[in-house]
Amino acid sequence: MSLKSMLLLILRFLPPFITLKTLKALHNLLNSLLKTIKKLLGKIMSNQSDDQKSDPPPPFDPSKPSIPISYPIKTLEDLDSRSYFTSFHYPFNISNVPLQPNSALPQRPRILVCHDLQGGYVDDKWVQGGNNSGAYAIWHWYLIDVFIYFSHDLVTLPPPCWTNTAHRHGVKVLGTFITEWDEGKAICKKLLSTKESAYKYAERLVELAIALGFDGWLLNMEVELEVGQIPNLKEFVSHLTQTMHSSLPGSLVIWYDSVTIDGKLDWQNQLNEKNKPFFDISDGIFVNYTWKEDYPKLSATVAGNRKFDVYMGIDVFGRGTYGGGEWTTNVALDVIKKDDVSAALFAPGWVYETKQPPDFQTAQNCWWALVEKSWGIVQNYPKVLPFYSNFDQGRGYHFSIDGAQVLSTQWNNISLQTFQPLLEYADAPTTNAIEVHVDFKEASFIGGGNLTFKGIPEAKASVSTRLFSGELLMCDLPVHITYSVKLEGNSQVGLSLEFFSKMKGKRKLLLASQGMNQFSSKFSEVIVPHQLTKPDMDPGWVIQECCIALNGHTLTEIHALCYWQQPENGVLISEARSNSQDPAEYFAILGHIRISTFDQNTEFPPSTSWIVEGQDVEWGGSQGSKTLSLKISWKLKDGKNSPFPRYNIYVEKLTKESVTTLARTQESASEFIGVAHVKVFYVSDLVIPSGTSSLKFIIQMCDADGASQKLDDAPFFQLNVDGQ
Ligand SMILES: *[C@@H]1O[C@H](CO)[C@@H](O)[C@H](O)[C@H]1NC(C)=O
Ligand SMILES: *[C@@H]1O[C@H](CO)[C@@H](O)[C@H](O)[C@H]1NC(C)=O
Ligand SMILES: *[C@@H]1O[C@H](CO)[C@@H](O)[C@H](O)[C@H]1NC(C)=O
Ligand SMILES: *[C@@H]1O[C@H](CO)[C@@H](O)[C@H](O)[C@H]1NC(C)=O
Ligand SMILES: CC(=O)N[C@H]1CO[C@H](CO)[C@@H](O)[C@@H]1O
Ligand SMILES: CC(=O)N[C@H]1CO[C@H](CO)[C@@H](O)[C@@H]1O
Repeated sequence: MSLKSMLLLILRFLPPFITLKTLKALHNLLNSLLKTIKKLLGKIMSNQSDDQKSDPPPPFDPSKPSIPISYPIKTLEDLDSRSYFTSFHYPFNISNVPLQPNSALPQRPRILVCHDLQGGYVDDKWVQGGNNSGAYAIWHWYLIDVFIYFSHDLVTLPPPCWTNTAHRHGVKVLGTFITEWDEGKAICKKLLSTKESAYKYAERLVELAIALGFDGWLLNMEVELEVGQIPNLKEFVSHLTQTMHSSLPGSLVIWYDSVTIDGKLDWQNQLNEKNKPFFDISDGIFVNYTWKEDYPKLSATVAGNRKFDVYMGIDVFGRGTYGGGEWTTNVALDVIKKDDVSAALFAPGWVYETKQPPDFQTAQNCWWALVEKSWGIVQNYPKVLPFYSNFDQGRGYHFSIDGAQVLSTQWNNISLQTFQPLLEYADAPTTNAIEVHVDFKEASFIGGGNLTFKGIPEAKASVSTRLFSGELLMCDLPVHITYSVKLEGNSQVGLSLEFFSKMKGKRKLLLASQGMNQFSSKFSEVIVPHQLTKPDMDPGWVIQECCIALNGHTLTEIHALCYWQQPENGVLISEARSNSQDPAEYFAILGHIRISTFDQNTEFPPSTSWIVEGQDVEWGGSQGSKTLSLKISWKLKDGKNSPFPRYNIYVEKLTKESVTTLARTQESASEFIGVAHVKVFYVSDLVIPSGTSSLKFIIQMCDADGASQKLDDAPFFQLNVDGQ
């Protein structure tokens, strides 16, 4: 039967009134039919070595070298044996961005976000990043206090990329321990058989959180239990909570509203006497999301002085959730906020999974705008120095280092997110005629993103856009503020900085290099930065730098000020006309912002103070096209901890000539291969052109303020190709 006749057949049986739902269901049905047909066809068509094809891929062996991935622990036995720590992947999995110390949760209502996307471990499982610029990401960290990585596996370990970026923004990260269905019941039988057993598994969980660098656990015991098991369950919860706290001050164990104190699997949708005993021995409760309007208030009363530890669930997919979730998630948020308890947003990846129009970037911004409108900002930054943002969302179409593009393929590594700007997105049409967005379609200064300002401003007025909302207390050292811009025509962009001091009140500074006279009345001071240049920068970039000393003031706001350079003596500057772009259109790009007490010249330890090693070397391919996989690790000779948060990895493919002349020829130019956040990187299936006699792997140190070491000074590891 042809597809067409099948379609006609289906259409014949359709009722006269088709709802959108039926149509969608039909669409899904047809899609899956099509997939099955394609699969079948594929099988019939492929007749090359059938026996080879039908072999299933070898089972994943975590002890063997392969592209580092992050994955959950699926059985109690694996949790018990600690086999996890001897696996090849373990060293790659560790998050290296610590939270700022003293980060107990603030005493106010908090926002917790529970990630639940396509079963977890999707594009984010590639610890060194993947190749999908359309990978899911969150960049509204300023609206989040706690982030939970969730999947339906027994022990869900957050991939380190989430921990790295969440921590950078001041957000705590929890893994999930879940027991469900009959399998979960069997697990509980063993887990809760004795007090010793309960203690042991609690300690295993603590050990994992500490080793991998995340901040605690969500406990989701979604099974029916016997009353006799409850005492050991309480031992498990309280021992986990106490041991987490003593191992990591500020860590959290959150109880999910599921099994009750009588062992029934009976979601209460509020805090009450049936689940409070678990709340009392943990750091909070995640309340199931089918609550009614008065439940937040009732729960707050039951919680007493711990009302902020009650997290009222909201299912963004809307399944029976108060207010309907989805685009009306703010309805539930408003109630929770009014009753002064905390909120738990479950599965905000809804926007991504259901492909909300017009595109993920825009839809996600609009959805989080609902959260901001209801709750306001919960994380402020800059708070500490150095502060650095290149507007990278951890995915893109290209990658740049110091103003020069080094990669032009799709990628995703959310570890690479730097501080995300607090751009304001209205959920209604805006009168602001300059559009601001993070753009990663084309080049960037550093990383894969840039902040693009474009549009036709009305009457050429200036437009101010919020970038960051900080709490940075200035000390007696002056700070250096550096930023990169690319401008077209008469477009100009300056930075407006707002400071506050109890003694002196507000102070507004403008950093602007051109045509700023028009603003002198609106600012306490207008500063003209000086321009820096860097070798190898792509044309058009300008780096601006200035130094500010405002001891005792707090930096509270950073805005971008978009304006037009005023015509001088009534004549527009000629370059506006030279551009093919409509001269009436405003266009400016901000590449990065850096605030530091140091100027540009970070001192990096010389290459001689490092040991760089290669391990697990594996050659592949055939005579003509050789490939290589290996693990490269590095450390400081003096045994000290490396202070660097990030390393760029390059390879130079050297021929005999380039080795002997020691000259860097065109062929031996360094190729960027990736970024590491730990001191180990796995190179997978690197293609080696014939004629290559040796390979030089270079590890370039990068500092927290975005500075990177000169490649010539960077440590490296050299490997001979000849004879392989
Ligand atoms: C399948 O095998 C037949 C005969 O062995 C051959 O003629 C045909 O080209 C093959 N088809 C494909 C798609 O390889
Ligand atoms: C990404 O890599 C996978 C696995 O190597 C490959 O199947 C896929 O086609 C790649 N995707 C893109 C967009 O390059
Ligand atoms: C929430 O509670 C309802 C009953 O009130 C239950 O049907 C549902 O499964 C619960 N949801 C979750 C995620 O446990
Ligand atoms: C930033 O994005 C814009 C818009 O896509 C693009 O035109 C521009 O090339 C990008 N950045 C730079 C530095 O060019
Ligand atoms: C956080 C995380 O996912 N860690 C993984 C690191 O790699 C090992 C395999 O060696 C996994 O067991 C872990 O789950
Ligand atoms: C931009 C960047 O660092 N991308 C890297 C992310 O991780 C993948 C896989 O390791 C690398 O191939 C990319 O270069």
